[in-house]
Amino acid sequence: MKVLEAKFVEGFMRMANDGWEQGWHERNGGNLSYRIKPEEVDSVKEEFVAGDWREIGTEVKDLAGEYFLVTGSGKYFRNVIIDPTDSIGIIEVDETGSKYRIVWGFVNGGRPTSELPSHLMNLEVCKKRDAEIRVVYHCHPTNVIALTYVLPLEDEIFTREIWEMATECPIVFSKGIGVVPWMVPGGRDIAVATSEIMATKDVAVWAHHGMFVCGTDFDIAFGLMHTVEKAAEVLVKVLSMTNKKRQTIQPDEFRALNAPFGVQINEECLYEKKSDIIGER
Ligand code: 2HA
Ligand code: ZN
Repeated sequence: MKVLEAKFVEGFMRMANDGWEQGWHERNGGNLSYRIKPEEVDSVKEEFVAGDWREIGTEVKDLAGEYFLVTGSGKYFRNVIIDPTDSIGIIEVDETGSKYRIVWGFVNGGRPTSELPSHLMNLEVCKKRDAEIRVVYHCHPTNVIALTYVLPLEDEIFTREIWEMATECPIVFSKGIGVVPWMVPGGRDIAVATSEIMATKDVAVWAHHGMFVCGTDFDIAFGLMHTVEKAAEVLVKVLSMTNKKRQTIQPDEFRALNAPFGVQINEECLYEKKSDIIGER
């Protein structure tokens, strides 16, 4: 089968375009990666042509020998569906987990996303806790970014304020959100900070920059991003009217969701509030 005919490639490109249409990918903002299943690799590998090995910039031993579909560095999400072989590519990680080579795509001399260390380290820690997690997605969603200027950059408070904006939130991301303070993007340090969050949670916010999510498939990962950003939009609207809530969802009401929805909502975020001012504990 041709790479561009494979279902996982179609799903990847659709997700990239959906993100573009949401307004989450100005210019070359954002990046997407998918850890390809062995049978999917087999179905398309006749088209692979291996390039030279290059340094990843970090080590991902538990991903040794695996293949990834990734967006390209400096490439625009809005171009993925019209020029996929330029915008996206498949890479193989070597047996040491420290090098990669391009085997398909990036036809005009492109290379994988500048956030490759973050993507691979996230995919590695996610694989350890759930081998089914295959998608890592980074974008620049407006409302979440806006909130990083006004909410404390503390995991529990950030999570709680977003959870209160939509009942589905604590069900969809019951472990909550981790927040990374402002850091230089593209390198190993921010990758380590993000992967420490992704070791237990599905959502990481990068202050004044954007958000990372993971998921078992494209629908789950995109839907998670959409859910967090939608709730963030509600919070921005509330904050634009007032800094206080007249009423909201209470800790015991969150707890009442656990049994019917089969989740275990992170208790650390269900602290008793002493203040009705948004962002205060
Ligand atoms: O430009 O979003 O974080 C791609 C990015 C870097
Ligand atoms: Zn970014």
